[in-house]
Amino acid sequence: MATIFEKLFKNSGTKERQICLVGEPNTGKSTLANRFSRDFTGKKEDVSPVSPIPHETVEITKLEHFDFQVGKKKLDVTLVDTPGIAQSIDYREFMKHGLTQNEAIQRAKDATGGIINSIKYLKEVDLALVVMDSTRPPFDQVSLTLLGTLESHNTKTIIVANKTDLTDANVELIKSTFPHIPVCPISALNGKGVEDLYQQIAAIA
Ligand SMILES: Nc1nc2c(ncn2[C@@H]2O[C@H](COP(=O)(O)OP(=O)(O)O)[C@@H](O)[C@H]2O)c(=O)[nH]1
Ligand SMILES: [Mg+2]
Repeated sequence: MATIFEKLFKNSGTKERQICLVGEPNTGKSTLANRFSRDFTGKKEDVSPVSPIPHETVEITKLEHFDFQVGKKKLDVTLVDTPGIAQSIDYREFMKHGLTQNEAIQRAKDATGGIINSIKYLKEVDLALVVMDSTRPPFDQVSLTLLGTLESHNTKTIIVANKTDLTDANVELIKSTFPHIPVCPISALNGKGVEDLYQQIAAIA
């Protein structure tokens, strides 16, 4: 645990930024959070749980105060991984992933609380990375509500078009749907495009 003096000294002259990963469940937010962690802290262990089961992340997870150094730009970044924002949560879906009915209902309640916290958190961030699954059509209510909310807060936003390693990914559709927002295609899984994302963050954060 760093003392207050160490923190002050370490961060002197370095701008602090809160960067938040938001989007629908299963778009790859936690996979990307773990990549940030490996790339900037060098730690191998995951900071956020990754799972094919939707709503694995039900609490806000933070990777606090790491040196985000890209080229000449250096920021003191806290990266916030949020629970996925879903249009609706059907607890029966969790039962298909092997949870009992009671476990599934509890998971649905936890996920609902997580979504409310994610939306509240948007007010506090300096930059939002809206993570989308490029294989899904982007005309969903979640993306529209999320982008509208960020615009009303005047929050800087990058759309991260993830899962470009999959053959049915359609980044052009995302770009043409949101022509006024920067779109950065990546694969959080294999790392392709992530360096470009870091450059874009450095340029606007
Ligand atoms: N093919 C592919 N799968 C991915 C990618 N990123 C994440 N995934 C998978 O998508 C699922 C959900 O990932 P996760 O990071 O937990 O998503 P979150 O719910 O948005 O946090 C997991 O099975 C991941 O392995 C990607 O770039 N490509
Ligand atoms: Mg997650």
